[in-house]
Amino acid sequence: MSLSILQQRIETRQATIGVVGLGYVGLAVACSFARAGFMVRGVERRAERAAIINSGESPIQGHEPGLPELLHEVTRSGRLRATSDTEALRACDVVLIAVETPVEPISKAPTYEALSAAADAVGRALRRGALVVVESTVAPGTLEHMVRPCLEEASGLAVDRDFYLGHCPERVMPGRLLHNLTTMSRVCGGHTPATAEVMAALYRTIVGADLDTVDCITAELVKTTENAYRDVQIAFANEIALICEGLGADIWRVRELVNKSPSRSMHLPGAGVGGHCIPKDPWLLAHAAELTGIAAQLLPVARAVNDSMPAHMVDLTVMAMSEHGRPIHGATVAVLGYAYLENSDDVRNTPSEPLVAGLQRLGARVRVHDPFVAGYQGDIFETLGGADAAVIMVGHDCYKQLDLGAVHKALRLPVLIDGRRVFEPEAARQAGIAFRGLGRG
Ligand code: SAJ
Repeated sequence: MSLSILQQRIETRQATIGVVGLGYVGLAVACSFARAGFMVRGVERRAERAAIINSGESPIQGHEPGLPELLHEVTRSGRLRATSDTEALRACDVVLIAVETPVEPISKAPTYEALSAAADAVGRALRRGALVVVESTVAPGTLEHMVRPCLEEASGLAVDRDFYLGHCPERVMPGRLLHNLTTMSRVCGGHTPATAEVMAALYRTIVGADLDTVDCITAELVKTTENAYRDVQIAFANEIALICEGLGADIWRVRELVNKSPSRSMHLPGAGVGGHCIPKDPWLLAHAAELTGIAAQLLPVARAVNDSMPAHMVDLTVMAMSEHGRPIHGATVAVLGYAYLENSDDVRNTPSEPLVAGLQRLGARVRVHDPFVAGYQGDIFETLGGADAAVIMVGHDCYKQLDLGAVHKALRLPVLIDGRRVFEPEAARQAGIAFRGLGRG
């Protein structure tokens, strides 16, 4: 099938779309294309997850506005069907791959087990004339040097002659999956310019924002760069926060006034950087740079600064308690917030994990509260009751509403360390609380 016929099948919604990987990215995009009128076949290796989806239930725990209702509608109408049988892909004109692309914990090299397994499965069931689009975030160069050969070997077909290949990196965010998917611009990286144009025609059926057509390497670079940019910006804010602490200044006042200067936009300093994107994508970019003989210098340093913030929160806690004659060993510390992001239940790469481990290594008994995370929910004041310090790691709304007088009353030792600017120092001091705010000397 030629690209022009494929584009026609897309524009008339005759094309069948396969989505490999029904995680938060794949499920949202599968539902969106089904809503746009396509028949969609979701291929999910976890059969029980496929079964939940086919029952019309969303397997995603967090609050995702509109997704449960949409999923129910498109499964009921039969437009979306999930299966763990990759043979279903043989009927597809378009196949999207949305699987995880983590990095090794120590070497930080990308681990492509899921991606290569998906590419192999797609290749084995690849239909002549089909378009394969990788939505997963990958190290620049991965489409050309890993995905393409994998598909060609498994299918016996040749890219551009027998099938088409592209990269359209996702820009979703937990809690705003459908919103981001339909309102944020996307980059359509085609193996050829003609492929990029057909990709734009495909995504135009669900995206109400710019669709920029480029080549694959540019698309891979845009996605990893936009997240590396954010990581470096956050690291800068964190480094200035540490300097402010040392010099007895308030980072928030400094940041406010710096950002009054034209074209300055300092990010927010905080207790650490978690999530599935920001801590990982700079390493994908650095890995690609390394393969070309360029050693990225800023990216690893920014990662180190951000990864050091939980340990800094431990130091602030130890210092604040020792000023009140309470050694950390044997003390009880209440940690408020375990998700990586405010008002979210997502704990991937959460800074709270190293913070808790650091406090426990020093002999503290740690209690954790988080209103969104199973296992840590419950009454905040039960967590605070009798503790020798409280450490705020996440700016959940419910923490911002806490009455500081009640916090003082609940704590055995009124020590509060604030890693997310939930409280102002003066308010804490008026409540008789010994307060340490990150970046607030
Ligand atoms: N954080 C800071 N300071 C900041 C911003 C974030 O410490 O100024 C911390 C957060 O507390 C969190 C981590 O960084 O622990 C990540 O926060 P995030 O707001 O970047 O949220 P993510 O990880 O969900 O990032 C996603 C990304 N979106 C995609 O990859 C499609 C990112 O590119 C977006 O910029 C971000 O959402 C967003 O802006 O919503």
